[in-house]
Formats: sequence, C-alpha cells, structure tokens
Amino acid sequence: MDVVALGESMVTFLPSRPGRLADVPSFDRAIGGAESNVACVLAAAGHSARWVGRVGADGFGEHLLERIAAYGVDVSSVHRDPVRPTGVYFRTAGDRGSGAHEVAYYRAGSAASAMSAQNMDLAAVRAGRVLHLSGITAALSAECRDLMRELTAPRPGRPLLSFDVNHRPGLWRDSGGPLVLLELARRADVVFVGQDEAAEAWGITGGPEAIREALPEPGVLVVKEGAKRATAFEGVAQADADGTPPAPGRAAGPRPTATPAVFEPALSVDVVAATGAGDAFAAGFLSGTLRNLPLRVRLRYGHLFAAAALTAPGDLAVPPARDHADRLTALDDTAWG
Ligand code: KDG
Repeated sequence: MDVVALGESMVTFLPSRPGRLADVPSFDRAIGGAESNVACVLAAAGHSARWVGRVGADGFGEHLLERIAAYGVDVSSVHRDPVRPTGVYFRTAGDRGSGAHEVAYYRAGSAASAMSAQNMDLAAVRAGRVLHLSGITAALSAECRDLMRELTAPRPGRPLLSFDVNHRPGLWRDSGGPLVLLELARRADVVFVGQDEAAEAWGITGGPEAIREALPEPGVLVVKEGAKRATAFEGVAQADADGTPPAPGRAAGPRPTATPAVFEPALSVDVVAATGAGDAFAAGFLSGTLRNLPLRVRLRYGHLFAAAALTAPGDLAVPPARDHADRLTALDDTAWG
C-alpha cells in the first residue's frame, strides 16, 4: 500500500445557488473529509491508497464508503459505529474567486469522534509507505487526540508521516488547539501548513522562513501562500532507529542538514470553490514524494492537483493523467504559473 489516510469523512451538502446559509433553498449531496480527499486524489493519480475512519451504520455512512471506494480507495478497515451517526456538513458558495463561504458542521458526537487507539486496526493504519493525518482529527475528541499522539509517536519502521495542520478554530472546544497542532507537526516527516494558518494558530507573521524557524524538526516543511506560491524546506532526515531503509522522501544521513528553500508559484485559475484544494495539493506533493521526484517538481504537482480542485464545485476533482502531468510539471519557468 502506498498511502494510508486516517480521519473523519462527512457527507457534504453543496448549495444549489450562491447566498447565505439562511437563504439557500436546496443543497446537493457530495462527499468531504480532508484525509479521505487526499486518499481519493492519490488513488485517482494511480497510487494504492487506503482510507481508515469510522462512520455510522446509516445511509450516509454507506454512501461515503461507496463513493470513496469508487475512487479506487481501500475502505476495508473503516468501522461502522452501531450507535453514533455519520457526520455531515453544509456549506455556502463564496463569491467567485474570493473563496469566502459559511460552513455548518453537524459532527459533534459523530462516529468518527469515537475513533481511538483501542477501536482502530492500527496495523492497517500503519501498513502504507506514507501515513497521512491532519490536525482536524485532533480536534474531534480527547480519544481522537490520544490516537493522533499514538500514531505520531516515534517508533521503528514508522511510515513516512505526513501531517496537514488544517487548523479549524471552530472545531476546538478549548484554547489548546494551536499547541496540540504544533506538537503533532513537530513529530511528522512532511508537514503542510498555510501561511494564514501559521499566523492564526501560532501568531507567526514573518513568512515561510519564520515558520521554518518555529518548526525545524520535520524533514520536509511545505508552506502554502494561497494563490501566490508554495515554499518547501528540506532537511536530510536520519534513517529509522532500527536501521530499516528510510521511507520515500527521507534520505539516509547521519544528521539532519538543511537544504535551501525551494519555491514554486501557484497556477492562476478561475476559482469555483477553494474547499479541497489544500488536500489536492497535499496529494500532488505526496504523489511526487512516492515517485522520488525532485522537491520543486513535487511542489508543481501540488499546484497542478490543487488547480483541478479549485475549478470544481465540490472538494474533489480527478487530477490530470500522469503523462500529461509529467509534461506540464516539466515546463520551463517562463511557461509555468
Ligand atoms: O479540506 C476540506 C475539508 O475541510 C472538508 O472536506 C471538511 O474535513 C473537513 C473539515 O473538517 O473541515
């Protein structure tokens, strides 16, 4: 298995027309969930991917399993909770291009919020070359937070640990979120964070270099500056403690050594809906990581997959085919952007 992603997936209701939540007359059903989005895009890009989560024994849970499996994602380790429901959320359309929209979650007490180290198949969670997690899971409940600590703890043979900070202030019931997110990010091998998130969560306003200073531990740190660009910092990480070969994207070496930051401008597209673009970016970058592509090409893959999501109304869009994507990401600098 190339990638395992763990987290809450939800049935998503997209508005039939723009306007406030109070005014939109009807919604169309789609699927969402940051981590399963990453798994779906990676599967669509030709990688083997598994999503692990917990859904209710209800029609929405069934719908999620069917739709995610239809992308080619393995859902055999997803648990059905006999009592708790599948989470759902509604959102409105932002003004074209601005991305601003309202979100209403109905997920407190959801099946996914009961995920814990005790009721998950941890061997299935750790079975990929890459394990992708996000900060959303830590916000769901104390059990989920403990599960995240268990999965991010250093251990021999750990998969390459990918962590998207995904700061969702509305989901944290106390003020401890930013510190937990920092703790988890420091334990990961690849971290994705938006410059806006770093400012909001950690008060870091000085740009990508300032974020790297606050977060020197991850082998790879990717700082996203929205429609502008993304910057990646890479340190050469150590081999696993038990001497097993390093996971993809982690080169063996005696000590972490910093390499210069690499940045790539984002593609300019007419944005339909920004939701899911960060997940698609992470999927593109991880696809490049699994293929051991150079850092700047991984960033371009991130932008390319994000552009597909940005121009679709829902969270998910099928990324360009690999041969086409390889040609686009090889364009010279003047043609890119
Ligand atoms: O990244 C997209 C997600 O934000 C969306 O699908 C819903 O997972 C979600 C969340 O918790 O915000």
